[in-house]
Amino acid sequence: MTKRISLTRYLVEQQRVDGHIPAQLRLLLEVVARACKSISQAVNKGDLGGVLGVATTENVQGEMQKQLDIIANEVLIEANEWGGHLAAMASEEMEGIYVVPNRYPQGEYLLLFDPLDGSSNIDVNVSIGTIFSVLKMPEDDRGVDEGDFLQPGHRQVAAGYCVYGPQTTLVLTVGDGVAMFTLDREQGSFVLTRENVQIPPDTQEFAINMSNMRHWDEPVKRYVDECLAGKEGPRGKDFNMRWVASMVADVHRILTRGGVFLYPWDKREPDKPGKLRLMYEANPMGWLIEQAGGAATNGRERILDIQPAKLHERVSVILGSKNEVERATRYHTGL
Ligand code: AHM
Ligand code: MG
Repeated sequence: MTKRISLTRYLVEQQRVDGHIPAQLRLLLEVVARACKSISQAVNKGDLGGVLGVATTENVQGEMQKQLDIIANEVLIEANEWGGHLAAMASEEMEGIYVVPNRYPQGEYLLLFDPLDGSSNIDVNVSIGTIFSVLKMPEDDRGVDEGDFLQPGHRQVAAGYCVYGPQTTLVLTVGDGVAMFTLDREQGSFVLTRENVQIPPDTQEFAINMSNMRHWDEPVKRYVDECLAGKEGPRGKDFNMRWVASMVADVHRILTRGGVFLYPWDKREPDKPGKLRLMYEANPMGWLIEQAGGAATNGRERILDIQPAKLHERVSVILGSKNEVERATRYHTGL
């Protein structure tokens, strides 16, 4: 019989054998995984659970919330607030930070999440997911506040996502490569199904929302035009295109078989640096991609080196197969 390694065992071994993660971080990651299991159940029930459709509220981004956005946010908060491993949480769905109530012990970690990424796909039964990022409280800090969260992505101590698709898969890095765990519904546990995930440096597949083409900046137009020109063009090869409109699903495909994903700044809202959020979308995904041998930039600099100025900061994103990301970035910087 082949040996099955559960997420719990993987984390214990990371802690014990490799000394990569302290016990509190292991506990935190197990709790996040448990919350993802609950969200996965709610997602699977769909109409039977009465969880589809829009809520009556808007989030801090000015977007109408879906019922599942709110449910997923609550599940993550309730699961994580009492364990003693966290000081505070921040979410796409909440304007300010959520400080662990003082009836519970406070830990040294900060958790950020997009509870339900790909909201436009919820009601149409297409893959969606949860993205998370873990930071440590700065040393000698007396009380937690929003400023403590404003750390560049290279300071993350763990990051991952859970994709709710044909399978529910949790993808994780603690800085030692990328591992994937598939949810075994009968056993109720995540089982290690891929380790040391590597993205091929070259690809013939790109992901971008083409309907925004007329709003793009020149370097993005040039990059995509050259892909579209195929064999006869300057790239000398044909490209395929995929766009799920759930970042988790697009990134999962790239981690599985390579590709490049772009959500660039565009002229629709010129004052915003991009659509996606730095702290709980681009940073965790950027780190996973780098840990798998890929690259992630905002067109000019490495995503993980950006110093955030605010919690809900937006950013341009180019990530995936290294040589393609470097090419698209070169088109921006002219280097
Ligand atoms: P969300 O967090 O509100 O779901 O928005 C983020 C999503 C990403 O998952 C996806 O890549 C992008 O928005 C799709 O945007 P668009 O609908 O403009 O193609
Ligand atoms: Mg999102």
